[in-house]
Amino acid sequence: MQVESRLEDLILKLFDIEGVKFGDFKLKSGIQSPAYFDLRVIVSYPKLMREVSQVLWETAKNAQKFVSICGVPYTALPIASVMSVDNDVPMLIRRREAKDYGTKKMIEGKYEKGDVCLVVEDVVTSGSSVYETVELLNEYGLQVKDAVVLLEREQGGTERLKRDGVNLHSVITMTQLVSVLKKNGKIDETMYSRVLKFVAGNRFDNPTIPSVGSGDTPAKKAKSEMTYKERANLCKNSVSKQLLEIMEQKQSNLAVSADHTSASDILQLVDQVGSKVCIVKTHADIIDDFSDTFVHKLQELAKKHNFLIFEDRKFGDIGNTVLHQYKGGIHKIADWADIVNAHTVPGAGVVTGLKQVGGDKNKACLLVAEMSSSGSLAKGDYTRATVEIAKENSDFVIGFICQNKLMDDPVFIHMTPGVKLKSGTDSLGQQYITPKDAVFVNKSDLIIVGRGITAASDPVAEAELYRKAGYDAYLERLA
Ligand code: 5BU
Repeated sequence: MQVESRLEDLILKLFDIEGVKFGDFKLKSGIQSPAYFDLRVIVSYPKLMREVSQVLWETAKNAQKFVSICGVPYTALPIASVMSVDNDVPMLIRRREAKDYGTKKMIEGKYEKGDVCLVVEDVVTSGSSVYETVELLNEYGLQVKDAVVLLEREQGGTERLKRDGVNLHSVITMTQLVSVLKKNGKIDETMYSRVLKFVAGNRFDNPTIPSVGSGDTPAKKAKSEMTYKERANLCKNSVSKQLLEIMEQKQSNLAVSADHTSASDILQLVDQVGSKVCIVKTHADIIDDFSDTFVHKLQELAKKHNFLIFEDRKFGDIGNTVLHQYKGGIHKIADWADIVNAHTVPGAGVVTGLKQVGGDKNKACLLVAEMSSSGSLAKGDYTRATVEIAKENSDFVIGFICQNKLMDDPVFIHMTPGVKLKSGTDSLGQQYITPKDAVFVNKSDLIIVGRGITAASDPVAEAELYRKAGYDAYLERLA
């Protein structure tokens, strides 16, 4: 069969199995689209799967020499497997679930440092999914020069990947797809024009498209290699803006977790190390003599040393209950804490409840997306769903408590607890990584240090060591 008629035949088959649909669909990026391409169904059609794998393999001949292939999970995973087996080329598997630190490799298979790997994907819109896989492969020492994709939606993905040093080779473009379907009477003229108009008006390199978070964010430099200051300029939430500005000004991405149980001990520590930190984190409910006076003095110190106050309350109940826990009780957290955090176990309602109190007061919230403790259940789908809740509430949610960077959008701040100058564990399940691992390797923005400072014989000198280690790791990442 001629190349063109072969592609036409393939497009029609994909339409028949509903791998491509027309109507009104919300894309992963949040944008409403008249066309939706979903190849997950292909696992039910082995012959078609082989055909798709073959055309992708032929397209891969335009790529530079590679020694292995890696499918972007999940849809492209079985496709890459067929390509691998049929062509006797080794495959690597990229895990999707968040790293359970120290136990799981994110890339499975055999490889050598410097190996060139070809990335395989079913559909590319902004290019962010391909890029996430590229970034991970890079972290493991692999090189990616090319990626192959079945459908290029022509919304800027090729250009974005090119900027990141990856050449994208596509089998079908969106224009080709709708032209074939129109020609064969599968869609009418109106739908054909609607799709083309949508594609032209929704390019991810078009700065008029609203921000939607994740790597799909168009008008912003999507990579975290932006400086804190540059990121501050993009923030709409006043707390994240102020925090990033403080981080830049004070050259500190250190949050001290002031976990003493007496108010005076906390205030003494905070006055000693306040100049070295961007955040003081509290646990109001472990303070034996918590009082309004304590709060007042802490706020005075925040002004004196220019830091923000983060109450690590980890709200985790239904919206109505957390609303009261945040606003009232003896702690009246919303009156004094710039930042609070929440578990997402209850679902998005926990954020809605908190936002009703904190939204008007210009406060902000972090979501606990991953924990430092051994055996934490906050991983995989839970972490991913947490990221989605954050994206949907980006006016109030400014980032995550996590162990790894979870999204590219530069306005979201990643904060990592379980940090010590030497990695290790405590006797109750806490797991420590070093400032460099947190900021440079895992690409977090900020380190949260408790006992590393509070239990030191000289907390001031120790805080300076952490400040420097954290900030140096950030500078190294920028470089
Ligand atoms: P440490 O002394 O550095 O281990 O204290 C860490 C602080 O961070 C402590 O207040 C914890 O409650 C907090 N924390 C944590 O350690 N791990 C997590 O995943 C989360 C919070 Br969320």
